Parts: sequence; C-alpha cells; structure tokens
Amino acid sequence: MSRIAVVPGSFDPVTKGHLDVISRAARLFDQLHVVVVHNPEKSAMLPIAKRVSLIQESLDDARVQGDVVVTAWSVGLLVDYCTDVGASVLVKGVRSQIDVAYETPMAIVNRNLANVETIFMLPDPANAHVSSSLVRQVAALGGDVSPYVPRAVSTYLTSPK
Ligand code: COD
Repeated sequence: MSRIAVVPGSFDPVTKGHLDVISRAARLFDQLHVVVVHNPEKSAMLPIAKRVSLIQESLDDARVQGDVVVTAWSVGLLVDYCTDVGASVLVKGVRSQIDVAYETPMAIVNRNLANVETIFMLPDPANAHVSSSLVRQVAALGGDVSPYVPRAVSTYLTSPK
C-alpha cells in the first residue's frame, strides 16, 4: 500500500520555511500533495491559482525529489480531499508553541472526522522565524523578501505578471 500525505497551507506566498517542510516530507512518503487552502481567518494577497503556480515553480527550481502534486482545495473539509486521494496523513510545520496550540485541535478533529493522522514537523532553525505574513508585510513596505522566499516568489513580488 502506498503512503500518501498532504501538506496543506495558505502559502500566501510559499516561503523557504514551507519549501523545507515540503522537501523533507516528500522523502518520507510515496506521494505528497501540497494543497493550497483558503484560510478565512486571513486576508489574502495572492490569488489561489498564482500561489499554486509559484509553489510548482519553486519545487522545480529546487529540484525537489519525489512524487509531489500541487493543487488547491476549496470545497468542504480538508479531510475530504485526503479521503479522495487516499491520504491518511497531514504534515504540518510547527515553529512554536503558538503553532502547536493552533494545530492541535484541528489534528484531533481531523482524526475524529476521517481517521487522518497529523504529523508535526520541526522547521530548519534557519527558517523558524519565517512566515508568509512577515513576507507580505515586508513586500507591502517595499523591502527585500529574497532571504525568506524562493526565487520565483521574490521575482513575482518585484515585478508581478
Ligand atoms: N517553517 C515550518 N513550517 C512553517 C513555516 C516555517 N517557516 N511557516 C509556516 N509553516 C507551517 C504552518 O505552521 C502550517 O502548518 C503550514 O506551514 C501552512 O502555513 P500557512 O501560514 O501557509 O497556512 P495557514 O496556517 O493559514 O493554513 C492553515 C490551514 C488552511 C492549513 C488550516 O486552516 C487547515 O488545515 N484548514 C482545514 C480546514 C478544515 O477542514 N477545517 C475543519 C476541520 S479542522
């Protein structure tokens, strides 16, 4: 039986922190789905389709190994997507106790709903301070985001097309 996992997120935009979690998770599973989900608690900077294409471009640039599918999901529960693709695991990066506190109830509910387990992955310390919201703030104020995001994202944010 193949092991299939899902890495969900807003990815608005994808950062070097996300990319680190995705590339490490891709080595642990036969197939990994990176799923862009609209988070109603956050106001979005980028359209969902652009977030998907920037993730794909960044994975290609970084030559991330493994069977990685990048897509978006907006219809219903995330665990419904997991069930549809045969995934039994969600992988979430956790940078701090705040992330753990946010993710823990969702992990329990997702297991209760559909028997989908959540694995928490610690970040590379080099990226532990990086967040999409920090990137959005620096970009909005005209700062250099290249230390925090893959090349495709910094290029797009500098001259969007
Ligand atoms: N290093 C490591 N991990 C990181 C880093 C970093 N630098 N930055 C972010 N992460 C992790 C986050 O902790 C998170 O796990 C993931 O990457 C995505 O982060 P974001 O900021 O792109 O996305 P979020 O936090 O807005 O995404 C939240 C989800 C949409 C994934 C979440 O709300 C969710 O799972 N929703 C499911 C909706 C649902 O079905 N709800 C009902 C049952 S609970």
